[in-house]
Amino acid sequence: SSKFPLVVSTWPFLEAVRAGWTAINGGLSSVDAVVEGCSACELLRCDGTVGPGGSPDENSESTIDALIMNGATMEVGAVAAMRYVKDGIKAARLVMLYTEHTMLAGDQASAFAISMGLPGPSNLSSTESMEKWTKWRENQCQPNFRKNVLPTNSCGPYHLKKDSNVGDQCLVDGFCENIRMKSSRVDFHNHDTISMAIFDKSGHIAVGTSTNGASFKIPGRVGDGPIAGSSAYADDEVGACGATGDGDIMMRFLPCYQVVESMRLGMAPRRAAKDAISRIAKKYPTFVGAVFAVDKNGTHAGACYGWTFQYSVRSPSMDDVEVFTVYP
Ligand code: SD4
Repeated sequence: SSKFPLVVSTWPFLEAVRAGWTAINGGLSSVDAVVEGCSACELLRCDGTVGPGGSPDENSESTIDALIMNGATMEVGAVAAMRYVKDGIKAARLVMLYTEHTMLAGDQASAFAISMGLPGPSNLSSTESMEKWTKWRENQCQPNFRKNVLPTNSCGPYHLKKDSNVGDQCLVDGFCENIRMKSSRVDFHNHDTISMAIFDKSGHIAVGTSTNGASFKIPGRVGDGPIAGSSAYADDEVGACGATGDGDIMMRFLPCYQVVESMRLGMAPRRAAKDAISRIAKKYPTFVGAVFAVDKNGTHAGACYGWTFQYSVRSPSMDDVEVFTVYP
């Protein structure tokens, strides 16, 4: 049909959508076109935050979460908290194509990616990520993601000194529990995640995600990025979904699985997207997040909560990428 091919992506990542569009029109499969699109964002560091060097963790290190899914076969490949390799989406594709596994994590994900020919080991920090981290250390001597832990008077590490007044609440190494301390959530306003869906001419779908995750996270943190059904999901028989936002919360709800399954039961994309977001908001009224939904006819919609969301679309009826804005 003339609705396809079709490229949809979170945020106004125009160059990434153009790269995906060029690839799908050049005869690449949906999977390979998604890799082209997401790789463009990793390379260009869309918004300054997608790809290596976007969101440093507590130790200033930057790691990558990435996912790819084939909506024709339901095959998935993912890498989580991958270090030293910049090509997140390509590594995810290697996992999908050449292994019987679905997800590899950490150093071993990097080792696998390098053994399969991707460049590395590389330093994933950037000037920007180091500056961001240094500022955070200087201005905010308080961990973002630790509940129940007091900040030290010097900026971390987040262990309390023996002589602090916490007494026997301190566990190993002065790591303390039972102390209520409102920790500030990371703000997700950096849009550091690309989630992309591509339909080829015959409607075969692939989706992919690449992200640095959340800034100042505890090292080892894995977000929604590599979780199929959370950051993205696709089924040729139904449609596709991509998500962005507070992954620590969103991955508890598998919003993209929810969107696709709701559409399978007959919901229109807009309603399915709104429903998936409102299920999360009901339990977490301060969360920030968004999804886009596309059905198998190419009808698309978005829904968001806590922020204004934009997603990008390129279809045969458009001259160039168009950006759609969705308000909470
Ligand atoms: C994460 N979902 O790792 C990502 C962050 C994000 O826009 O989407 N930021 O939690």
